[in-house]
Amino acid sequence: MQSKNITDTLYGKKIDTANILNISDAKLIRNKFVGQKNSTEHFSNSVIVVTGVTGQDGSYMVDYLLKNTNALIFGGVRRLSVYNHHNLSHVKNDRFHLVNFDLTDSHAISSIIENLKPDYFINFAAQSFVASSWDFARQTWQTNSTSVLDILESIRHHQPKCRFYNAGSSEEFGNVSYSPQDELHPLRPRSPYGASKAAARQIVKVYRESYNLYAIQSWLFNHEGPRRGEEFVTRKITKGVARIAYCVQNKIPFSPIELGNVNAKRDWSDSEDFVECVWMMLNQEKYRVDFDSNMEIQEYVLSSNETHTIKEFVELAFKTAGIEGVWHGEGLNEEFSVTTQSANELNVPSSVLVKINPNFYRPAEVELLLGNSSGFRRDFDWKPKSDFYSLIKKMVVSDLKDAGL
Ligand code: F7E
Repeated sequence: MQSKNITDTLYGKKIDTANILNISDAKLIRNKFVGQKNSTEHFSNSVIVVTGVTGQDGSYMVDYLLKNTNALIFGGVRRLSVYNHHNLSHVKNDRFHLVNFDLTDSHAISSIIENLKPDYFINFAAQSFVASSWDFARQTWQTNSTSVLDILESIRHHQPKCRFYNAGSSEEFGNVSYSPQDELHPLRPRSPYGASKAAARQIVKVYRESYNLYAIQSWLFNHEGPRRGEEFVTRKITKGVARIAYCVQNKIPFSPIELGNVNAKRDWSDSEDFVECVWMMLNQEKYRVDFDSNMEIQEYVLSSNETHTIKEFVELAFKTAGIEGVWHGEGLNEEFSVTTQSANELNVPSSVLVKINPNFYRPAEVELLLGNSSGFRRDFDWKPKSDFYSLIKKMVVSDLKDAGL
């Protein structure tokens, strides 16, 4: 049953990201769009469901698809009483609509796939914060593993031509046995989060092989950007740098950023680079340079192929904001403080920029991650636009701007 007046714009709805469609309105919009299709190519004029659109990756995926395809995109969102659509507030496009469904509800998944008959289902929804996965292990499993099974089951029954992408993680490698980690590295997860993504990988493979579905899960190493959630270490640092830079400029004493294991090493990329790769992986016949029709679709590692400590990220982030610091002390007493020269030049009101807080240590840590994405780079003749330095600059500049600097 139609719940709103849906006749007053091109696809029947005024665009407002706070306006979340129910399934019957979404179906009407979908049917109208498909009726106007002017191409039979799989990747053109498609209907695409993207989950996790209020987060970093999902919102960049929507931006990418609106810019590079003619697709009609449905962003799946859970209805919340608090507004969490900031990452989408710039999107004003008749080809993008929010639709109400919760991935932990298998009936809702089934209804979405049965009614919208998507050509692609791109799943970025997850309980993606590793540290919380020990506190919410079951919810992490339900969202990251069981939901993936439900999506696959629903695709197989209702829309077997739908191409499915699930975001995997370098956390699946966990306690690494060699570096850099490539597609052949064993899965040795160290957290409930890593285990949930490893389980999802297995079920995606089983469904791909059993039912001949185009279903893949890549291994995404850490990927960041200005839309990154503030609990992740990169954004926590760049937000903290902007706060401290504001205090320095206004001669206000500040408290340091508090971090956990600053010696952990991560392989950081730009989320905007990765969403392009996801689309390429979903259309291998179009983008693989060596593609021939007998080839099996493949799953790839996406990474920068460089590893850096949290400490290096801290140093560069402060430097980008014009504040030079130095590490001293050890263990829980380790600190990052303004250098004497920088303190004199800036007349800084406090000196400690970063200190250690053991509350941010994890029950089990993945100490080192370093990816090898040469397979993807070779097969798709692709290279990233961003590197470690430009990524940090982009994030710090964005947070400085938000702080009015
Ligand atoms: O931690 C250390 C922490 O929370 C990075 C997710 O996208 O990438 C992400 O997972 C490192 C860890 O990301 C703090 O112990 C130190 O070693 O930014 P993170 P993550 O756990 O690597 C993978 C690939 C995913 O798939 C995940 O979904 O930084 N660290 N001090 C800290 N981490 C946080 N969050 N906060 C700290 O204060």
